Amino acid sequence: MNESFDDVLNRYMNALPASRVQEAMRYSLLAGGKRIRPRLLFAAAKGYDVPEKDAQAFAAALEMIHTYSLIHDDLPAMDNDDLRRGRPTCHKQFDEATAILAGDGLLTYAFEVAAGAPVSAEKVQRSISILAKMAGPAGMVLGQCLDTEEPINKPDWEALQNIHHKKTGCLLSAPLMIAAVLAGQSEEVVASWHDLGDEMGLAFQIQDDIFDVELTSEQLGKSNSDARNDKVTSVTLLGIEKAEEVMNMLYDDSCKKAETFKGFDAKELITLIHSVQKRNK
Ligand code: GRG
Repeated sequence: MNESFDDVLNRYMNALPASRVQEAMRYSLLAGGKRIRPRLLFAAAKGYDVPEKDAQAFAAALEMIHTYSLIHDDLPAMDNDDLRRGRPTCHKQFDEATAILAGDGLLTYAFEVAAGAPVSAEKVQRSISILAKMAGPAGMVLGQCLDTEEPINKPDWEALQNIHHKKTGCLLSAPLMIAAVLAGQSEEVVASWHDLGDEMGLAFQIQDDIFDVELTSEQLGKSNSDARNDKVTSVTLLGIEKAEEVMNMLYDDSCKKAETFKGFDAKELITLIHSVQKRNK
């Protein structure tokens, strides 16, 4: 029987000692979610004819890092959210200390898992370096830091794009960059995949901003403009129509860029990008 991606994640969780933190890690990791980052890695790997088994550990590591970021983002010190993926957030289900540890556990375990990937030492080293750089203080952590300063330093469109590139784009770039590494591509090609991921990340975040406006309006039973709060978003800066236009332009351009890579069959990746573009949350 073929192992599903959730089975893979579960297997990694089962390899850990039973504990409250392990329980909380499993709770958040296996709570559903769209698995976009692993799917991007598998689609890009396929485009390069890289076997799925070479990509699997990195796909699991990416989902662990993504889940850690959501757990910490939901904490009272950050977004203070009660619900995530339709269930109580980790700190609501467990407690704050356990949620902090579950995030720490997922982040560190991700690197242990990635280090065990069945590929050459050079590919492991390059991929781990990408994971650390994209998730760390020059990538997602920096984006989150800039975002938490947002109420004080109101960003313009330029500054907001930088926040989105870091906070959302970096972790969407990482799977594409790792696929290129697994295919033995040069650093120059890897950098071009970063650019594509950045573009897609910005589109993804604009889409999230649009969903937020629609959701808030529904919740309040008001028009979109009445429902906006003080937070600066792509929608408050551009207006909803322009935001939609920019989002679609960025998704379309990502697909066009995907077709320019030598030795890469973009079909699967473009299908995935289109399905993300057409998602309804
Ligand atoms: C705490 C270091 C640190 C970073 C947090 C991910 C993040 C950075 C914040 C989440 C806030 C947010 C809504 C960001 C917008 C884009 C985004 C990453 C959405 C969530 O990703 P999805 O839609 O989630 O892939 P699922 O649940 O499908 O996995």
